[in-house]
Amino acid sequence: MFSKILIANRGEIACRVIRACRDLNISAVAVYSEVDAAALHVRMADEAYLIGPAPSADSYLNIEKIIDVAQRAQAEAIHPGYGFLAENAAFARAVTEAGLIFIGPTPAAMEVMGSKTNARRAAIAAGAPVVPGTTEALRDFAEARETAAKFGYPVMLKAAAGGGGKGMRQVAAESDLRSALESAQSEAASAFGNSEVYLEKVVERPRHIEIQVFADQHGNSVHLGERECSIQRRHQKVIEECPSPLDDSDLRQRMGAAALQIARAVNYVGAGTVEFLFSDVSRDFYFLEMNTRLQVEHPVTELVTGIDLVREQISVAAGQRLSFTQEDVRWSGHAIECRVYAEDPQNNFFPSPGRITFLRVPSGPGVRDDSGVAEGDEVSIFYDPMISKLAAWGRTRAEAIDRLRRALDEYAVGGIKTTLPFFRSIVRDEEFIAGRLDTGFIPRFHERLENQPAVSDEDRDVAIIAAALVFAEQRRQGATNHAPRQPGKWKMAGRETTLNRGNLTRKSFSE
Ligand code: MV4
Repeated sequence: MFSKILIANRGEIACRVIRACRDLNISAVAVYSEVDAAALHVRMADEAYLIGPAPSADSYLNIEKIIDVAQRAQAEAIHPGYGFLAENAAFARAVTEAGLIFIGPTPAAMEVMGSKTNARRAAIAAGAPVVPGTTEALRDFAEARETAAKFGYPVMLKAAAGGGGKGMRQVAAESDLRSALESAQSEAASAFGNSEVYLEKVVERPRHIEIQVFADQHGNSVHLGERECSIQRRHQKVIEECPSPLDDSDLRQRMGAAALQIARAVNYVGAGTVEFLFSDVSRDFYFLEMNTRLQVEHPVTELVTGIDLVREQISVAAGQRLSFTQEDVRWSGHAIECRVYAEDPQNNFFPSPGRITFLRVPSGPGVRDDSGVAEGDEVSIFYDPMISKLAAWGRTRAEAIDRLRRALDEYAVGGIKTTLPFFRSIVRDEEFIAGRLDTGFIPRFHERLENQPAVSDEDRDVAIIAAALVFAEQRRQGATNHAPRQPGKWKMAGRETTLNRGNLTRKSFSE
């Protein structure tokens, strides 16, 4: 096992990896940018090194600097977390060439999955179902027109180097194809430095369901079941759960088998996630892409399986065998996670940086908060404004929702705006409670909020007055309860005895 690991990340995930290091008795080395000198991950680590100015390109993305620090600190391995360099094959290769161990898959596996067209070819070769479409980039408009006609409209144009919705265009009819192709290509070129675009048939009202896989260096691979991530806003996940509310063990088994076929085809090692689109209509599922990293939403899988995914990543990277077999994996209960952001849900989720002047983190049965900030910390504009991931576990989905509602109500953050109020209304939403989740959930949720019957000014005034009366009454009762009561006779007698022991008497005292 390693004795020292460098964590090439910041925020909650750096803190999460440090916790796994503590469990394994591994020393944790943090790196930080100039604005992060007092950040929680720096305070939690055993050692910390400044790697550059605030912009990520000059600090958390600086490959040379990070490797140099790892060598100087005599770390044996580097954990990349998620984001930043986590899926950068060149970084993984540079780490290995520097004589260090990259905690993750091989650069070759990362490269295959980094190209969506390569990934689709690998999935097809592995015998897994993929969305009907091309496995090569479209050469020109003529080819796009022929292919779209062959698969049938509506179609989706996607960036080969992309993922996560950038450079993606849905095309309803041939008349829209030319402009969609041009804009997808130019968006792909500026976002990824690669203008290649390929084509898929549209899966309508899909659900996003992903499978957690794990493999060691000895040829063992297992899946840890699914996560439902259909609740997204502008291609950003908002709420994730395990299991999917579909809770279909046959589906889990079939998706798990397909995910493992794909992982084995690229000799995958470590933690990975295979994403699928699931059609509620046909109940078919299709491979979408594979993420070659630990995901933000890993805690829901940990809560339901009881397996520490970060600990397992570290032990697998050290060459150990998986600590469990497929038969050992049991799914117990239900977990739901909310990504709490420093954003204003009242103002189109506009970022809300600033100082956290007050922080009360919820706790109690079934509640887990993975946070990267503490009271007094500054949420800067330089990085992703996620401040924590709040997750609840229950024996059933209903119990998990009850606990999540309680935890969200208990959570208090002062000084900045957060997405907590948005989540407080989602966990009270009928569609959410019923588990009717597909990728159109958030737009429909916003419509439901807007279509709520308008409240008249008079009704609003009546409600405010009623609330004020209740508040005043409660406060009066509270004061009554806490008012010093007339002491009992035993207590009075006791006091008198005490006073009489000294020179003071009750009489002289009162005089
Ligand atoms: C699709 C699709 C429908 N059909 N592909 C969006 C992000 C990227 N990961 C893939 N995405 C989609 N690909 C086909 N062929 C619908 C989406 C999609 C979506 C997927 C998952 C979660 C939320 C979504 C929101 C809009 C569109």
